[in-house]
Amino acid sequence: MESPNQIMMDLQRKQVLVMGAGRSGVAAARLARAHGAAVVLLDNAPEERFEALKTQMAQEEIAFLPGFQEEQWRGGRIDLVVMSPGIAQGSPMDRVALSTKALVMGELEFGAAFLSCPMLAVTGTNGKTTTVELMAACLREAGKRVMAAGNIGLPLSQVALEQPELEYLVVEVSSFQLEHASSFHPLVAVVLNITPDHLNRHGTMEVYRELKLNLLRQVRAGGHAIYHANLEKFVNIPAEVVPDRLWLIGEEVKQGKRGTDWLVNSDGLARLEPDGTHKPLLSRAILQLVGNHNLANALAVVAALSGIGIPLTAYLAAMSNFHSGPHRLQPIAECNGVAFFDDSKATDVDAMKQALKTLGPTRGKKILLIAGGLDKGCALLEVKSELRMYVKEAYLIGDCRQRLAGLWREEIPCRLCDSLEAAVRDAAAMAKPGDTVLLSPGCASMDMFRDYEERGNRFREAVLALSAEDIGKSE
Ligand code: UMA
Repeated sequence: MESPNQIMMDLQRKQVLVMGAGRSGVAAARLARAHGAAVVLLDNAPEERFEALKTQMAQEEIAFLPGFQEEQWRGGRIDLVVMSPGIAQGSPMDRVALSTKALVMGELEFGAAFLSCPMLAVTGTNGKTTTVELMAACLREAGKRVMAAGNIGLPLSQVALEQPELEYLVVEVSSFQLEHASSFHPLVAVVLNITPDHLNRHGTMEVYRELKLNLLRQVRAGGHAIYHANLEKFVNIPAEVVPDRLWLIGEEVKQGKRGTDWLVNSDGLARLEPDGTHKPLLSRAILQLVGNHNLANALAVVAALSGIGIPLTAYLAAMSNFHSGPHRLQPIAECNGVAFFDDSKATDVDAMKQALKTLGPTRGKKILLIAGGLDKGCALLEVKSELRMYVKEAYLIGDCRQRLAGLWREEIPCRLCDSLEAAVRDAAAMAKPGDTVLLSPGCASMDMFRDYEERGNRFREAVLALSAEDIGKSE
């Protein structure tokens, strides 16, 4: 049997099975085909969903089998299986993959194997996309040829197919992708934070945490492993990799034995000097990003770029002009003294907590919170103290609204709403001047929407459809 390296070195005439025909799977199938492999692409969704794709795949000589069921698998020689991130361990497709006894790779590592530029990888429960976008913007400002890819929406296989001339690739990495990523070796890896999320897929917090931390252990020799200092007791960074820690405001900063300690303090971003003093790097006042969680993202970027020898002065303008993208605590409108914010990207409880901690201190207990959706196994009560401090009333939607109401009712008044639009109308009607209506669901969107973007767009439409008379009309 050939070794994994031999298989990857020469895909010519190899039999490759690709699981899942979404963005990742289609790109991986094309990449394998471009390298001469015979490719079979499987998807368990019904055939009708793939009319256009079926024709395209046939033209590209990729055997596409939609509507696939485990019982149909007849075996046969397979050299390599490439898994899309959406395919969970223990699922029928995972069982088929294991039954082939072939080399099994995730799409991320498969794509990465065809890319030669150094990679800066970012994972964490929250803040990944903002950090990746900011890191790419800063590298661009510093004159580097760079792209952002991975979980952000551009599969690495797609980048490998197009082979742009890059000096760096900034990669957003999800815990799903990390289930199959043992050959992925970035030059710099960042783990921003780890709080309960996706436990419905990974089972336990320990499994989820270990998946994320594996990224640090896989950093190339001479590279940097950057992580929130509260993970110190769980990480074990190889001797040939530099460990850098990120400390957040309010934490008791302690110098690590190796690497650099970076911190967010009340003035902004700083570095811990050997004599224990804080060397100021960037003042909060010059950043457009709001909230300590976003300063932590900026800190990770400074640490990562320092790791590859790029000083802050080379990208100061990009850092200070950067705004986080849509659906991340995005102001939508203000009417009759009531402000509306879209934080649809908050798909877990920790992100909701960050939103309340960012808006709450300046707004007081005047937040009308729209929350709920598909529960991913988060500890929904972990936001208890922020609810008590900042939330006037919660408007609950989606699959887990009954459960949320049961858990939160002791802290704050809760109303059950049949749709997002109904929640917006009810919250607007109850709002008084000075109040804030915040969509920060703390749950996934897929019970009611395609994704968090559709949820955020629907929120925005519902807010913009309100007239001035709809706001505060309950008086
Ligand atoms: N499918 C099967 N069998 C299964 C599961 C899925 O056949 O057991 C099929 C589905 O029918 C569908 C296809 O697989 O046709 C979807 O594959 P996928 O879920 O892996 O999705 P992609 O379109 O390939 O997108 C993936 C990421 N999706 C997931 O991880 C769920 C995208 O992240 C990522 O942007 C893209 O690759 C490019 O790298 C999205 C996401 O929600 C944004 N990520 C999660 C998150 O951020 O929380 C992890």
